[in-house]
Amino acid sequence: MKLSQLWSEVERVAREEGVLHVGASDINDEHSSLFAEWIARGHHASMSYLAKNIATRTHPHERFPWAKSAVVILVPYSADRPPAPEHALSHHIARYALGDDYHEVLDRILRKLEVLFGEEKTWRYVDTGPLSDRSLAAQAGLGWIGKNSMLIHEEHGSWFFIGVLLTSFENDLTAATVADRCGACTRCLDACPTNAILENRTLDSARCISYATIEHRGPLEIEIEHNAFGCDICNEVCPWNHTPPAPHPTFAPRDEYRATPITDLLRYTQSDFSRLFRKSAVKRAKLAGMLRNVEALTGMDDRGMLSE
Ligand code: B12
Repeated sequence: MKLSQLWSEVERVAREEGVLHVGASDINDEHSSLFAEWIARGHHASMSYLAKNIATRTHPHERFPWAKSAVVILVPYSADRPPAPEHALSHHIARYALGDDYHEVLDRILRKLEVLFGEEKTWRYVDTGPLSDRSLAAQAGLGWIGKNSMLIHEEHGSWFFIGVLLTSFENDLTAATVADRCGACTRCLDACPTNAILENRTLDSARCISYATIEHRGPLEIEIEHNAFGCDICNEVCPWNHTPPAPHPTFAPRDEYRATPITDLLRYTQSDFSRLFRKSAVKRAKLAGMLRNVEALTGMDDRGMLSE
């Protein structure tokens, strides 16, 4: 079976489900050596689960012998921060986490696409899979890998998630050729306050505010600026984000985050935390991580960032 046989149906369902772009790639990652090098240099910091993926990233067919193609979807999240009172939590959470948890939303969309493949073998994953979502998306012609390491689409920028469906259908589609449009621009490199962006379009996680506020456990080792969860700085300054697409409706910023003063979190119990961040990507940082981050922010009064 070949992807072209059902591609118009894939595109139709994807459109109905609010997907911005859909494309197809082989499952081999042409840049997997970059990943192995990144791990060897320790740029994954404490994300040891990533190191376990080297073999699969290098030889995906050993783990997925039946897989002949990856169907890749881009689903936009909100590029705008909603108006909110000063010190509202919504000013301090990265945009991707202002609405519903993307893992569940994209998985629902991939399930709808999966149905089209009938009894054929497929495997869906969002974010947590052992392959590089960005590599597959770039190879599917959906954008280029920018200097900030984001997948960037010429028309739609980078405020979107990537979802992947591995299939046993042969990939007989031709991906669009996409030029690298970063050119001489260095806005992301210049803007990153912790110099986390490396020259080879990857990041040093230990220096990345997103990593520090979400994944890192224990005391913070870098300044996190105004960020309590995640960081958008290298996307905010990207000139390709000038006309972002409308977000998928489930990623509309939640009103509760606009109404909650960030300092309220300092009094939160586990059950308050679980309630506020129900079906939210913020749960990943856990209560202890969020408390640590908010405490770091409230110590920034003298720099005018936040005052109690
Ligand atoms: C670990 C991880 C992180 C880590 C490390 C990030 C990093 N840049 O490596 C941390 C916690 C810091 C992080 C932060 C964020 N993340 Co994250 N993260 C991941 C995860 C799970 C793995 C990424 C990884 O393996 N990194 C190691 C590097 C070496 O691999 P890579 O990024 O895949 O890069 C490959 C391509 O660039 C490829 N490549 C392909 N073609 C080309 C061409 C050229 C010329 C070159 C040089 C390279 C190249 O080479 C690399 C090796 O395969 C992916 C999901 C996944 N399974 O892929 C999400 C993912 C990359 N994250 C995502 C998001 C949204 C974010 C944040 C924006 C969240 C936030 N606001 O805080 C930030 C952005 C920070 C940034 N600038 O990258 C999205 C990115 C969507 C997009 N448009 O690119 C992903 C794809 C999740 C998803 N499914 O939507 N993340």
